[in-house]
Amino acid sequence: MKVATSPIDIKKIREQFPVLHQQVNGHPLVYFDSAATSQKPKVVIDALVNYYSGYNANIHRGIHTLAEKATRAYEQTRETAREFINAASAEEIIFTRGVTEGINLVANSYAKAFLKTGDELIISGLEHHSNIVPWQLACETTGAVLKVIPVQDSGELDIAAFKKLLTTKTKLVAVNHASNSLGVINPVEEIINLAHDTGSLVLIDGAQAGAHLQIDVQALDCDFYCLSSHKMYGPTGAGILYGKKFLLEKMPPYHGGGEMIKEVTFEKTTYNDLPYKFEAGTPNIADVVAYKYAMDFITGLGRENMAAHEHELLVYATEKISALKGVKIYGTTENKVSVVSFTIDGIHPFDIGQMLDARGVAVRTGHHCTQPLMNRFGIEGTVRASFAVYNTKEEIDSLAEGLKRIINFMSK
Ligand code: C6P
Repeated sequence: MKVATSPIDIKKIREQFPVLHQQVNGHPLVYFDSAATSQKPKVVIDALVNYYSGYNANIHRGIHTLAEKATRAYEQTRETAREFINAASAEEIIFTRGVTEGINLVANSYAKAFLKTGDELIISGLEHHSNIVPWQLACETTGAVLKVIPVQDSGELDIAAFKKLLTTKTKLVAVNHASNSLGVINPVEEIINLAHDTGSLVLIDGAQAGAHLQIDVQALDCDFYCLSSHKMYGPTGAGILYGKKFLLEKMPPYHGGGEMIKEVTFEKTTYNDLPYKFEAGTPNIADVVAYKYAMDFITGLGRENMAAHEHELLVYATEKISALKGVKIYGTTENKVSVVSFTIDGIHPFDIGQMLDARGVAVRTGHHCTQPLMNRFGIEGTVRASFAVYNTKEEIDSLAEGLKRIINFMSK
């Protein structure tokens, strides 16, 4: 692997994350679970405090000063999100609770309106349960059929097999930009082009891309793209669904309630314009407001700089971990976000996770909400170390040292 050196000042970055400066079980915290949720910089935490202590009010409803200030801040995040993914218009940005809700929105609204018996949906063997179950539910209600792109031993998708699955019956392809379990980055441009050639729409699950990869929805030409704020240094409970305007306009609402209507009578309701048609009820105002600061944090550091630093960590960790006795790494392709997923012969991933935690090292263990992928590799789960911009090589040394001790201890 080639290693690019990043101009990132790691000390200054770490100073911005209060949670990192603590001892866990008597050791300095080493947080390697950012793929589950990243830690939050002080600007994001301050934005939440400022909202609640300065201008908490409901949005789009009141004409008083606080309501207008809250509405402006909420809509400012929409504009920041539009710029962040280069959407053509802010009307194409729907606020959600995160990727799970974004996918469910499309699966419900699009499926109800457009799928019929015999239509086909394609997902991949690398998907998170959030990009599997909503489509299974959609197939149950519509009679559509779910097909799956196989995964190769390297963790890469089998694109030749994908080409064979694609037919004029295919109505939608839903794949992740990067795999949460293996870190593998999928060739989404190629997948989108191939799918469009047969007339299918494409949804990209960007949960693991938002903090790591450049996203340009117009250049990609994807039809839908989902993000979760909490994996991008932002608060939990917020995210966005991008959809092409003409598609969102055609799709029926997902939830009914306040704000998503133009006029309600007992006989008939007419719906609000985009994006409000899909934002029923009082939304998660505070977390959406603070999400802007998370995106600004990423843009401020520069995604290329962050990616270069994280790639350095990935290469270093891969070398260190694969040198240990009995280790098998899953996801061996070079084109990865900063995730190292592995098993160690004869030691259960949960035991490894617990013993690492006793040394202050936080990793995720188990199936990572990708049970079909674990079945593909014939394993119950892995240990997953996932890195973010605030991590260091010294922390990787702590992880490697911890693993070495666990291996020695368990082999006695
Ligand atoms: N993956 C992980 O530890 P939500 O929970 O809605 O923000 O995101 C769901 C989701 C969807 N797709 C992918 C690729 C994901 O990684 C996730 C969340 C976390 O890997 C928690 S299970």
